[in-house]
Amino acid sequence: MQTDYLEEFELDGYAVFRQVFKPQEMTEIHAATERVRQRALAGQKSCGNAKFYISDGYVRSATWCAMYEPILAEVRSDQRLLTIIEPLIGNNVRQLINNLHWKTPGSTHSVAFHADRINRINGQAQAIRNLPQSYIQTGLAVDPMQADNGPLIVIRGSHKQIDKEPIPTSVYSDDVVMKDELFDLGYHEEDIIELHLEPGDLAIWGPDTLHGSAANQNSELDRCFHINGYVNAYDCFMGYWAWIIGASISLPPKEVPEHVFGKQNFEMFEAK
Ligand SMILES: O=C(O)CCC(=O)C(=O)O
Repeated sequence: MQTDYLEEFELDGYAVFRQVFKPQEMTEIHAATERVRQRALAGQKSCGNAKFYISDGYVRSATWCAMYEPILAEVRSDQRLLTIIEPLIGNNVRQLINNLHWKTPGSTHSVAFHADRINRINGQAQAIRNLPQSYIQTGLAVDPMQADNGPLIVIRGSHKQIDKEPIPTSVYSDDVVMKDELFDLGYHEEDIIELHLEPGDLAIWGPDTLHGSAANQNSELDRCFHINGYVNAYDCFMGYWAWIIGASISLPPKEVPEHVFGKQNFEMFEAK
């Protein structure tokens, strides 16, 4: 098992793995993400945890996209992902996040600097313990991520300084991502790391690592990022199973109720 990144992850709060998925696989994954986007644009209704978010005519995100596409369902419990996260959170793993995030050329969507803890404690606090040690977010580059198309920006070492955290009013803001705010908090330019990724590269970060991303300024290049967030099952009693003793666990159909975040109600699971 590869463990050489553990020291870097502990120190920096994030790590990058190159070419976890091969180009041929990424071609198929890209096609699947595009089909999900077309479903959203065609007006497919949300069902249970599977939801589309459209703003200004652009599909911004699809949650539990794996419910719609078998290849995305395979990605979420792929053994290569487990190999990376197992040394951190073990091999009995539940999943709380399964998203596609697009930044389509022409859209103004950006993501304010935040730590994912804000999303986990929003209604999930009772269900999770030991958050800094039990939760890992992963992001697979579906499109290239480069300087001008809104790459993920991580703040190196911020997970050790949780008192120095901007509190965004809205994580999914359309505001320009404000680095000044980070400078005011005492971070330096060299701590602000843009992740430039090729399709198939994977980033991981912890729940206390500050991150965000600016809008896509490239007029042609899309930016689809595939987020999967996992939790050690010994520390969380919500979420879809991803692996049990290292064996991949398939998703149930999307109509089957499973609690993954705080503000859920019975209506969510009415099949539509
Ligand atoms: O899509 C992005 O750029 C940001 C993703 C993110 O902030 C998250 O998954 O927590």
